[in-house]
Amino acid sequence: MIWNTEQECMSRGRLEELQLERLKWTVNRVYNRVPHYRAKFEKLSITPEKIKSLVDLKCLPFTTKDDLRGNYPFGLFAVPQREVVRVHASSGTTGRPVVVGYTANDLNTWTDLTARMVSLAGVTSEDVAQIAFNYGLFTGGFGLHYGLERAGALVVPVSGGNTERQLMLMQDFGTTVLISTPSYSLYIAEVAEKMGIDISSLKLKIGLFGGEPWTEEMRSEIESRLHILATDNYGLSEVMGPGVAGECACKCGHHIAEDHFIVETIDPETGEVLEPGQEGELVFTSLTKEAFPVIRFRTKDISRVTQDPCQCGRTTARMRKIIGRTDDMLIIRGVNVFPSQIESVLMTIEGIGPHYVINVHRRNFLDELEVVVELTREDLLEPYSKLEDFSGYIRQKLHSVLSINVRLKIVQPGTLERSAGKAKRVFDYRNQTAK
Ligand code: DLL
Repeated sequence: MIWNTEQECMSRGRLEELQLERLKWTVNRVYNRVPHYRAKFEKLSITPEKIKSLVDLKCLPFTTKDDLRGNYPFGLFAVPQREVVRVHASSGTTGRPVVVGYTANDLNTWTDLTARMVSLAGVTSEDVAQIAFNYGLFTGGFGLHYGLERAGALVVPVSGGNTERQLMLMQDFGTTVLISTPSYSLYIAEVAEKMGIDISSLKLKIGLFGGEPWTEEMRSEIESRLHILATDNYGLSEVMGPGVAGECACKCGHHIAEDHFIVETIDPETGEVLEPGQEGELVFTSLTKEAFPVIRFRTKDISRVTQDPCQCGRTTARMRKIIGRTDDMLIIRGVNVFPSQIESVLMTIEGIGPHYVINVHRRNFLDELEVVVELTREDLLEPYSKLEDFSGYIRQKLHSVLSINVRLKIVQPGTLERSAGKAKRVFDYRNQTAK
């Protein structure tokens, strides 16, 4: 079901008119209300009047996570604090978090956009939606919660963790939609299997997954183990949270809420704006946000955007699945390696599970990539010679895609840590290991 046909099926001409009107409004607000933006604009001799067409967006300065951190906690708010009714903060284990604020109108828009996004995936008022995202400063829980309610679903706000209980509620409440990170959904499947629950007997039919990168291979694994349609949705706190973009049932790219955000794709090295269809870093400008507008926010997420028509009839541009983050890309002895490339290989190998860890060390001045994988069955550990062959096979498969040699560590089933939220899979020790 299309949540709002008028907004989601606009002609490009009408959409661009609307975007320009809203961009002017936003630029005026940040210039007049946020000293940080005003100083940056003045440095480049830009005044709001310079924005005459959408092409002029290019003249505006980028905003980075450092800009946001530098104004911690409320320095970039464009409204007095009394008008802010909620804050969230971005994830991140180091340093100060980025704090984002919402006015009552912002919350209303956010709710509408997440309702739009869940409708894209096929959720309706007939559904029972179990939210296994954490509620708190993370935008996942609350963001999806209000959107699902507005879409009319029966919401089960169970939050993350306590997997056995999640499964009990799924059985007892007849949950039809699971909302979590993709990695947590696989852990739920694993626990169900251990508890002897026949997953195909559950009423689950749709997964709304997001918050972390995952590959098509991972999607196939989730779909076959949970017997669902696994859809991906994308968002980030700095821009709003979930609801920025989401897949429809065609699973051919995430529809971007272009009436509220302008997306650009740039070359992460030079900052040059790329043509539609070219792969690069996504940059977002908010068009309607009151409390925390962002101008050309550099996400570090790599994707490509297309305006080709979608079978579903919506006219909004679509972004491909995120392939990684510029800061996740590992450079191993000069070779660029994305964790998603490793995941794609591992997921096609029978006998190892979907949980893995990537460790990077530097030994004798040389970078070393270690991949830790988990066997799906204990009996695969024996005999040793068979295990050696298996290990050689995995290494060779990885080499054929990455063009570098990888150290492989095979561990017993259930050894690697499972997470109820975003999985942390890459550990780069190069700054800590002796040269
Ligand atoms: O993760 C918002 C969100 C919550 C989106 C729930 C979808 C569902 P942050 O904690 O600020 O916000 O993290 C944002 O997570 O820049 C991406 O690197 C990554 N990310 C989010 N969704 C996806 C996705 C939320 N579907 C950061 N695929 C972003 C790949 C994703 N990466």
